[in-house]
Amino acid sequence: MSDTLIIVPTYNERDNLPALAQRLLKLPVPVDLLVVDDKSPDGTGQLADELAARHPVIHVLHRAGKNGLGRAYIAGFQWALERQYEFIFEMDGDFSHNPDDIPILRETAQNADCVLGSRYINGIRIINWPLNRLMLSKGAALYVQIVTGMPFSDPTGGFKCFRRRALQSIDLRQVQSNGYSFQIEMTHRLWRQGMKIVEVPIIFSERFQGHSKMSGHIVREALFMVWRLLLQNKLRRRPRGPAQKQP
Ligand SMILES: Nc1nc2c(ncn2[C@@H]2O[C@H](COP(=O)(O)OP(=O)(O)OP(=O)(O)O)[C@@H](O)[C@H]2O)c(=O)[nH]1
Ligand SMILES: [Mg+2]
Repeated sequence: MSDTLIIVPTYNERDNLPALAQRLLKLPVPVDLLVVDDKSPDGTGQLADELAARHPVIHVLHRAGKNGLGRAYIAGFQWALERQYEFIFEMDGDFSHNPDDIPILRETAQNADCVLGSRYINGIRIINWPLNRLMLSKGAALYVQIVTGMPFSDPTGGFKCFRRRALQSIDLRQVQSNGYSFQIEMTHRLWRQGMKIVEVPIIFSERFQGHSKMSGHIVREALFMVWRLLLQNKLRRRPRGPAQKQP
């Protein structure tokens, strides 16, 4: 067993999963893969089982039905914490995130509680997005910074590495959001208790196969969630104090 787990939530990613698994198996740092599938109608879950039968480092969590990205990740985090993983990643299953960035995120996480892959630090690195999608994402980032005070350039990004102690410091059952706001909420819960969060530049590519699950509902959820986070932090736009848990 590796000390590094890559959690990939999947819903209809049959065209992407085998190639993604191959790339993960070939990384210079050995990693385990956990696929969290929400009963994909296209058979991604079964495909994942076949991969797991061939490769002992691949694991699969099957969930009863489509219940959103946030729920899938929470289940994945709980699975990871029941085992001895130290570096626990979130990564999309559509190749928007480049597996080759995993070593640098992991390396950076040696001295952090959480590392965020950022599309926007020192410039904009997104391949194949229409301008309106980019403006929505950049606008959301600014909105999150202004409302919550969280200083990160890409708070809605989904390529992250958590240290075990970071996930242990959160009551995962209380995490409510599911879409982009899930990313914002997880980071805010760490940041407000003074955990060390570092951003690392990544290049993000729009998926070239399969379908986006992005929706208006996801955007509205995020609009409201940031205000709730501000209230949870007692209207403070800064962390509470130094980290309680040391490495
Ligand atoms: N298990 C599970 N996975 C999901 C769910 N919704 C999305 N995913 C997966 O989460 C990852 C990111 O989802 P995407 O559809 O790419 O959503 P997005 O990245 O917000 O939007 P696009 O990049 O525009 O497609 C992909 O691997 C999806 O298959 C869900 O309800 N359950
Ligand atoms: Mg995507």
